Amino acid sequence: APILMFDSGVGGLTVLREARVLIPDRRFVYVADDAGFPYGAWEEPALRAHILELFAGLLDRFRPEISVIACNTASTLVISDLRQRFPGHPFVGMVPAIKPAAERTRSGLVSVLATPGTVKRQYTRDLIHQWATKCHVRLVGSQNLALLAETYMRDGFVDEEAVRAEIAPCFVEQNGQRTDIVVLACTHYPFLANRMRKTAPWPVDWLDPAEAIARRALSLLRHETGLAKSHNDGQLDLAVFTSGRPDESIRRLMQGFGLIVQA
Ligand code: DGN
Repeated sequence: APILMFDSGVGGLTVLREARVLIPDRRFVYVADDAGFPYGAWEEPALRAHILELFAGLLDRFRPEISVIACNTASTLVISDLRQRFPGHPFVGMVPAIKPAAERTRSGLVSVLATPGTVKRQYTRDLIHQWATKCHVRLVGSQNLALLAETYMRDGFVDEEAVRAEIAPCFVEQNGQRTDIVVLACTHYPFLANRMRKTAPWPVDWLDPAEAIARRALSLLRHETGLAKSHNDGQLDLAVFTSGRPDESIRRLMQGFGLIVQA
């Protein structure tokens, strides 16, 4: 059975590339709900219902061993609903890496960069109350960054000034201290890491949880099956499915990853 990896677009590929390194002997099914992109713009009840319905079909069709919700906007909203609705199926979720950031900051100023959806979630607020007791966390909801990453992955073009403007609110100076960690709390953002670094007003640690999520998936697999060795039965190790039309640009992107596209 494959590992199912899910996002609203190309963002989950940042997790997939880590997972394929750590778990090279498994098949992956990557599902991009690009017809639903961007998730940051949805009303919560509608998005919750949409993802639950989608998963009923996906679990039925692919019968995955585990599913990774490689999207913070979706995870912070529906991870507990998914577990409740599909008991017995293991889900790996992604939530903003506020705990490690709070442990690591020296200046006491941390920023969390995410979609407007993730920023307004109660789940995210709860994480801050729970873990950021000794530091200050600024939540920065970006309207455009996920789309800038999509555009970059499809067309190879980055509007550097737009990236600069989107990340600017992350940088805070207070009582002689400066933000020293920016949490990348949307899986699309690591694709723009170089531009973010280049346009940042000062150097910070950019916290990308992709590898930690891949490790979590691996340990869950070991727990579930008691083995980490190959289930790869000679089939393609990766298939990609999109909910929208696999137009020329997405095909190009998938070719870049050596993947197969199916609508
Ligand atoms: N990649 C998704 C996330 O991690 O939140 C969100 C992208 C989007 O749909 N805007």
